[in-house]
Amino acid sequence: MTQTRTAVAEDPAKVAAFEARIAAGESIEPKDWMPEKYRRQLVRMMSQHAHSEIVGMLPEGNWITRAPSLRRKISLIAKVQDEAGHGLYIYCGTETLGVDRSELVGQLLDGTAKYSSIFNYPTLSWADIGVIGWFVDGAAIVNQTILAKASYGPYARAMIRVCKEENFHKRQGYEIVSVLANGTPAQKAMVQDAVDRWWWPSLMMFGPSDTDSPNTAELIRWKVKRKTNDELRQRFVNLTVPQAMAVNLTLPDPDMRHDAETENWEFGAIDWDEFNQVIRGNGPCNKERLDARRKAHDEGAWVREAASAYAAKQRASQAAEAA
Ligand code: FAQ
Repeated sequence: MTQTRTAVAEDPAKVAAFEARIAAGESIEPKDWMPEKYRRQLVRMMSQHAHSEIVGMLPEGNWITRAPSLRRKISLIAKVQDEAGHGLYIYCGTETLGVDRSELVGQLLDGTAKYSSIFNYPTLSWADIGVIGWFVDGAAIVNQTILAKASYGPYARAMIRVCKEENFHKRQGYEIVSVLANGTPAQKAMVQDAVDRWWWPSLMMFGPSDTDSPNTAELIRWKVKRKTNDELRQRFVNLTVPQAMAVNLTLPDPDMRHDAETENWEFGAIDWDEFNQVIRGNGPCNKERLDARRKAHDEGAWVREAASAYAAKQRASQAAEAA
């Protein structure tokens, strides 16, 4: 089924009933009537999210063979597998909106779909694995805990499960960070360097500032988003600053200061030019990431063919039994 449907005038009574359900805090389920724009917004957001989970395996997968101990290797393999599960789970959720997964994957592979900017940065040292768990999974939890209250039932339910696993990921990351931060001077320097490189890209994960976010107003009105990009970014900063202090690491922002009145940690200016370059495909690793996904997709063709052949065989034998 194709994602682009012909725009038809929608029955105002149906639209009004839908808006009333949203206002009453009801959950919208796959078989319920929904405006086409609501459906398209969800397909956009959920497919980008699923792609992010899948591409997000690559930076960390890069360190599985070089994890410093068996224990670290086991937990990293488990984390990367969890991200694959999240991706597949969210693709399934997206399919409840009448799109085909192969169409969405095709958009990722041909470079027309977006995925999170954060995964276009390289993992240069083992400390990056700790900092990704701490910052990137930490940011994902802040964002997704709120999405667990999204008005679309399958997405909200997926987020509840995903967040439980992300919590473990964040803890394994912060534990790696705290061990390195309390280690030798070289280990401390390595983890500080990782913090310096990942801090600003992590803040960009929350998307453009509210004034430059074309989708936020509509998504808030439909209760898909419950908080704006800037609100969630600020929450992440407020949670993370004390965690950095606890392990004596410095966040690379000379303008950061605590505002006693709002109780917020005010932060400096984000480099939106860098963000825009990355989401347009010009980040440090965009090409490498898509090349890796295309290679994996091509090498997995035989599995998809075998599964389709088996499904066809099953259908044929069921039809023969029924005849
Ligand atoms: N990267 O109008 P808005 C994870 C795009 S999962 C790339 O503000 P919206 C787990 C945006 O799509 C991380 N593109 O958009 C993990 C839109 O483009 P479009 C992913 C971005 O939807 C951890 C345009 O800019 N999480 O990390 C980004 O209202 C560790 C205008 O933006 C999700 O996807 C960006 N950072 O708000 C895995 C959560 N930000 O489509 C492995 C679900 C914005 O109009 C290891 N998504 N854009 O062409 C969301 O919450 C929202 O979609 C936002 C963006 C907040 C990402």
